[in-house]
Amino acid sequence: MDIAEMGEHSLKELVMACLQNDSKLRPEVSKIKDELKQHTQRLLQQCDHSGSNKIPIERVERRSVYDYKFRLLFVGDMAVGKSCLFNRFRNPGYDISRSIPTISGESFRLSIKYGSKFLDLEVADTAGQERFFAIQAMYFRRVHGIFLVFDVTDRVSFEHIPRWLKMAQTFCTEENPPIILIGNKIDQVAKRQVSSEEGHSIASRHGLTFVEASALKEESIEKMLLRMIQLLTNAVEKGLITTERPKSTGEVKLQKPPKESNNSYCCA
Ligand SMILES: Nc1nc2c(ncn2[C@@H]2O[C@H](COP(=O)(O)OP(=O)(O)OP(=O)(O)O)[C@@H](O)[C@H]2O)c(=O)[nH]1
Ligand SMILES: [Mg+2]
Repeated sequence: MDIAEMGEHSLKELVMACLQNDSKLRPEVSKIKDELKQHTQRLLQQCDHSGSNKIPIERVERRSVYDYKFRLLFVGDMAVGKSCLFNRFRNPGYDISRSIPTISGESFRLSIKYGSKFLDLEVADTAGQERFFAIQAMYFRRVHGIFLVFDVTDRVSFEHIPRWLKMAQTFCTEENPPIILIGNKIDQVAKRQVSSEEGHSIASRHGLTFVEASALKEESIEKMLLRMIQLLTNAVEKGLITTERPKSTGEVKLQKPPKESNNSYCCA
């Protein structure tokens, strides 16, 4: 393929760098891998959600038959509100003043009807304290989607975002898990230390979806859930991630779209 055919493709610069004659000017493998991962995240975000916004989403009774199973994970610094968001997912009436620091992870399952599809979600909460970092790594195993939470009233938690992304990159065993960056506690307007613009900016730099939230507000929880489901179902349908069928039918590797279709990965 002629390089000119790439037009304004966002990977053009990377390809050009790889073609340099001088090996010192060629990027390292780790940098190429990082850029490709960020590019895939961008493709995930760029899917057109205008149609999927109209697809109804409904919590239903637990069921053993479903179309897709997804494992979701909450990560982020301590006290950013992961457990409050997690518990509000589980029980919309959860009182957030009851939350105590998490010591060991917890998970629950949720059945969702999304349009005509049934989804089985396994949602896991983790401990944000640094002393638990050694066990944090194992939580990323087999995870399909990540809520990376920071606290808009705590600048340090915002500055640690790259660290969490690095951890996800290192320890995720599934390919291309969509990551939603959550700026939590937006109800604390007077204490805010991270602006909306800064949240959007870091999210777009890393190719993440950004959602501002408050564990006190039900609409935040529903928005996070809807956005994650949109990203996951789109990604599965475009062959960017794989998922599982119920155990009885075995694991299914979904087909990648045919190579000749240039636009087959969403609307990039
Ligand atoms: N005002 C406000 N307070 C919140 C919100 N979310 C969480 N909190 C409070 O923030 C504190 C920490 O919340 P947790 O959910 O326990 O934090 P965490 O991220 O799970 O912390 P670790 O388990 O230690 O990693 C608690 O006192 C919560 O009540 C929010 O959206 N708004
Ligand atoms: Mg917690």
